[in-house]
Amino acid sequence: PPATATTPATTTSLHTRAARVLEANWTGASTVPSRDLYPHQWSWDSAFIAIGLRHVSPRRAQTELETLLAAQWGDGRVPHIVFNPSVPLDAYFPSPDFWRSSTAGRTAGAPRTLQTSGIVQPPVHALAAWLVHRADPELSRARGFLARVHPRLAAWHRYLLHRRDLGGAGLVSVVHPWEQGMDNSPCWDAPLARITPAPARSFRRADLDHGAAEDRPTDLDYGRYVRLAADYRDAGYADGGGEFAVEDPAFNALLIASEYALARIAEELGATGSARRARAQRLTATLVERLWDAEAGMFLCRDLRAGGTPSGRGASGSGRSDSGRGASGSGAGGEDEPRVPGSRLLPERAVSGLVPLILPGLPRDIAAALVRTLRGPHFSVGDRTRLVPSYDLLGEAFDPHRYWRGPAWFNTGWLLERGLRTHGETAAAEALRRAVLDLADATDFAEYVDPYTGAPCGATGFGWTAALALDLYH
Ligand code: 9YW
Repeated sequence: PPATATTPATTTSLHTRAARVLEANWTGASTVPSRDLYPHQWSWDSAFIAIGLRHVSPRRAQTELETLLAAQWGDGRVPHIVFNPSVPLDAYFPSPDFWRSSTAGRTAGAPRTLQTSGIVQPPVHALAAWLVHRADPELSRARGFLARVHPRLAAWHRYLLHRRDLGGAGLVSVVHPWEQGMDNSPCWDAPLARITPAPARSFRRADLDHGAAEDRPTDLDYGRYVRLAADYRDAGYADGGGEFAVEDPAFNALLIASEYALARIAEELGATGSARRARAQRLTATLVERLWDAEAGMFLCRDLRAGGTPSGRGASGSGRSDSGRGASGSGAGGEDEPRVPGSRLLPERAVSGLVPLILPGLPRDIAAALVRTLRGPHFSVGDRTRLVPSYDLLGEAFDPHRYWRGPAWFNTGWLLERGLRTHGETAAAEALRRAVLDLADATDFAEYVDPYTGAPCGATGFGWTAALALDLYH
């Protein structure tokens, strides 16, 4: 097997070094993913960071989530970035003057004073809030932590289940690759190919000041990201009519995992969690019906715009925003064919299609097939790779260094460790736990690594890498 990175000889414990990264990235109210590359607050990063931070300071972990949720929009969406006003505008692109949340997002209820983006990221937050509570229930109760975050988390899930059920079957759609969190995954190549890119001279990327171009998305990708985001903004961040709409397995699995967590949070607050738990179970069944591909042995993404874009609200797949189908679960039976004409499963095998392993209610045969796929030639975990590659090792688009087109990331490693444990695969979970710890340690908490060699890529001192290593250390 190819060589893997080795742990440096050092006397300082992993706990101490990971805690130092989180300290260095702490801004006073939240934690940046990376001081240079990502100098603001990112939504799903904050959830993962809180999960690790709870072992260092439960108080700070609570604040991390509270700060993010304070930027929630009136319609319930939690923005993918909350901008730090003291960071210069040119430090990150797209900056607040691109998103113009407080004006363009007014109808959707964007905050008046805080500047945010207008898209979202995977809903890991209720799961994080529950884990943070568990780290120090006394402090949590004394501060009324769960009582304060619960209504916001419930509104967040309501937004996703009502406004983002663009396929009409109960699952949530992402309307931009950045929403799913795996920006340049080959899953997006086909749906993005239909998008006319914004001209390269119309924007200036800031990421290339800090990251190697060959480790990052291409300029053409960026042109399309910018076009999609600008169109969404120009539509007042209203949902339903955009040219990109995909049902993604990881995004939906994280929502379901967070629904279970919300049920526990409600119970801790003296209410009942049974309706939520039942919905999580129903959504799990819908996920299987809509996105499982038996031949691939994993979940795939469903492209809702393969047959074109609805011309406006009221066209297929849109205009359902207030019907409550998803929230009531009445549409979650998947009883018919997909309701959006021309929707299709995308054939790319990406790590996102393995993430549903975190769901406890997955049918046994499906969980077993996912474990086989994880070990099989496309991901080769425990054989040719230690941490899970972000994309099919045998896929044509595979690139061991380019961001989400092959490298292994620590957040997906953490999720799959949890998934393996949930389904009784203790030895495989333990091996993945060791891989996360060893590679995080050996790479100075890299953003992502070459899946074969473990060589660091992207930034070091990365927030969720340090946090999730801390979590698995404990
Ligand atoms: C960007 C902050 C974010 C992550 C995403 C990751 C990357 C931002 O960084 O996107 O500008 O490309 O893809 O998952 O939240 O760490």
